[in-house]
Amino acid sequence: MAVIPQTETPIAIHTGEDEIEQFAKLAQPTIMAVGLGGAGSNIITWIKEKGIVGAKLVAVNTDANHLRITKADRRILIGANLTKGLGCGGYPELGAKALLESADKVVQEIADANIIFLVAGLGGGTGTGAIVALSEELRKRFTESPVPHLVIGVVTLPFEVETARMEIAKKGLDSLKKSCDTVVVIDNNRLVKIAGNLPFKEALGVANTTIGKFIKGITETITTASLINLDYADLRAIMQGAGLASIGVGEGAGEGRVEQAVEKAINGRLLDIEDVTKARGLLIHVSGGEDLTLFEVSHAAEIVKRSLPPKAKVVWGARVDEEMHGSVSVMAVVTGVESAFLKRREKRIGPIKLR
Ligand SMILES: Nc1nc2c(ncn2[C@@H]2O[C@H](COP(=O)(O)OP(=O)(O)OP(=O)(O)O)[C@@H](O)[C@H]2O)c(=O)[nH]1
Ligand SMILES: [Mg+2]
Repeated sequence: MAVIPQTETPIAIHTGEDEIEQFAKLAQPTIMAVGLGGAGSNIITWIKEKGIVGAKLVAVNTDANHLRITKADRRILIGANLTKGLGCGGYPELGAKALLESADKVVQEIADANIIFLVAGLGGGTGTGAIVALSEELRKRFTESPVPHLVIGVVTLPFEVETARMEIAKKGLDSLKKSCDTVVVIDNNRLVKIAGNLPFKEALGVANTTIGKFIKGITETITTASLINLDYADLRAIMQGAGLASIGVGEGAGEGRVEQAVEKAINGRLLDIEDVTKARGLLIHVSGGEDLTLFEVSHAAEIVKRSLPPKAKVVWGARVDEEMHGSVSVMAVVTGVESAFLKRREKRIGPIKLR
């Protein structure tokens, strides 16, 4: 912790120095992105390769071989006694135990952060088990903590062909909803359709890019000077205790580029929301080249707001990205929604009649 210089003002006498330190820190929140399991680690690698300003990247896995090829600021092997570095083979109970075996190591690395993104592909063993166990552990430890925290889960749902993994994912998501402030959900199946029926491996790449851009976009709009800054309070206003969230991304170029991008972002939502008119909050993030104007940004927000209930809170941020020339990219995050996936009833096979 930085040492606060001694001062003779009454503030120093009446207000605890720790308190000043804490509040000052929030103007520059510490951000951490933690990838769990194979998919989570791949997404962290994507962000690390692109570079990110203002967040520390941590990868957590039971699979030593995968961890070895993962790029992160800190890599943590969990559950070495339990799984011997060999992964969890699709069993989330093992993933949860592995996390608990190494909980101190992981929590110590991330507990100072004000904003924590927990990232995993639901449906496997390590990611599903460990993301739930870690978010529950953080919730327990943070209840006593004087430092404000926002824990945002970011997960993918399995492909329909991965039928055995669906139930695991559903259970995981149900638990995660209770222990995270918000869970941003990306349904791999919708992603494949929206991206034009891509083959499996390429679809995973698109998912990684989408999630990577989401984390990088929000982090950098908070931590660096932007056209319109986002701050901790904005994010907290729409994400604290907000349940599920859906994200949509779209790009546009040329005339009407903002309308194009917004329309794609809204229609291309990556979760099957039941009823968007019940949404609680909306975050709009706009990025564009140096020609991006404030008018375009507010216009983008206006268009999205039309499809939401009037009471929904809206926050937005905008950044100039020097690599974008003439095009505009819009990301819309709708919070406080219900997913049809979570409510869908499983088809059950009835008792088999022999006669
Ligand atoms: N977005 C994305 N999803 C992936 C990727 N790899 C796998 N998935 C999805 O994530 C789910 C979980 O897979 P993994 O992350 O490999 O599993 P794990 O958490 O490492 O679990 P175990 O290997 O069983 O210990 C899969 O069912 C896929 O739907 C990836 O690179 N990116
Ligand atoms: Mg794995």
